[in-house]
Amino acid sequence: MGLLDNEEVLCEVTENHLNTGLRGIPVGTCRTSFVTPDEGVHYCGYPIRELVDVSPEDVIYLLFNKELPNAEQSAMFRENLASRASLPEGVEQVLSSLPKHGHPMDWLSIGIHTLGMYDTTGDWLEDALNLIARMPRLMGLIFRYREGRESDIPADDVAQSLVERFVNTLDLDGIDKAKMARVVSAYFVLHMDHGGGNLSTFTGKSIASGKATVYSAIAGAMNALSGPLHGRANQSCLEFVLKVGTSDEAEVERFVRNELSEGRPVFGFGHAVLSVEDPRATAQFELGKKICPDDENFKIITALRNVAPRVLSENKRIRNPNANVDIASGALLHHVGLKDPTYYTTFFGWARVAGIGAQIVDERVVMRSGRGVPIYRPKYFPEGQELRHVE
Ligand code: AMX
Repeated sequence: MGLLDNEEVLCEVTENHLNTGLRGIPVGTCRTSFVTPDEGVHYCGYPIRELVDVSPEDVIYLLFNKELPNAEQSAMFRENLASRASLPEGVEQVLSSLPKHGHPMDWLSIGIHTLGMYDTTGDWLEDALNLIARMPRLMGLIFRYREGRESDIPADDVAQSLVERFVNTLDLDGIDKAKMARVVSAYFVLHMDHGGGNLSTFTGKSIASGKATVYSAIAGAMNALSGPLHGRANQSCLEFVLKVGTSDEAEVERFVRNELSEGRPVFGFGHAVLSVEDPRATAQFELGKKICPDDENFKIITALRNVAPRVLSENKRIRNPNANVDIASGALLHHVGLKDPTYYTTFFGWARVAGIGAQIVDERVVMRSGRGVPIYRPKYFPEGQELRHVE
């Protein structure tokens, strides 16, 4: 595999690389996805813009099998997932005992651990697929129990698609279920994977390298994702949009300039790798134009998209002033009835279970001719000691 253009590839580790969070230090290969500065994330070679309208089930198949399924393979894979989908008894009892003020990401992590305690097979692929199949129901139950809506939960219909099962379990009053499914499906596909080195994926693979279970590894990955510098940025993004409160471009510009002068980030803009607008943001703007052009939050993010890149470009330190994936997802989720931003990172986590699960399977049973990547053990040096003097 060729190394990606425009990425700094380090050949020799020096003292300057220490205590930098392993930034840019090559540590492995990833079979599921990579990110390029001009096209963003690719899943198994497909730029994400080509997968936006593919079903979540087919994209999960792609991540595990490295090719998109034909119609027959797709139908068989859906049946396979359905056969694994029922939750073990006892999960709901655990959810009913959790503190309702706890953050939904903590609920998600405990929910995944609970699934693992009831039913771990020890086979990496089996456990990853079982977890993927059970996530929609778990996600819906997390909302229901945390919000005290545990009576009259609709029966689980495993014949439905992954997203429909979530929407049905959630069963919110007065919403357009088909529209919610459309937005959640797009969100799901766009967030499934993002290379091998992001914090949650790295954490999950690292835990799995010690041969902890898939459930422990992915619960740990969710804990990593819950931080405000990582997955929780999407919660902050909608909170930011709600704070902007106007789609008048002159006022939006004043707001953006004020945030910058107060030293606060302009959420939804900038990226560590991309140099253009994230295609995942572009795709969500296109979806928003179709389903909710007059939604007030959609108008605010459209105004931000018109204003913020120009203002941010004035600061030459900002490498990419364009919209990132988080700018639009909150506004779309809010529009279809998912109004509480504290849940948003759980959608991110739900999607990542597929990518992280596939990467764990690759590292455990495929890489190094099936022997798997050894237990992670990066090197640390005694403080003050020069690198070259230490074995
Ligand atoms: N608002 C204000 N300042 C910004 C900024 C923004 N949107 N984007 C970059 N900057 C600042 C950085 O904080 C950094 O400041 P410093 O020199 O004082 O440390 C400087 O510009 C250079 O940053 P960079 O090299 O262009 O980007 P980065 O890799 O350091 O950071 C990111 C990337 C996403 C964390 C940053 O753009 C940011 O904080 N954006 C706003 C928050 C946000 O939208 N987060 C969601 C990220 C979603 C994602 O990446 N998937």
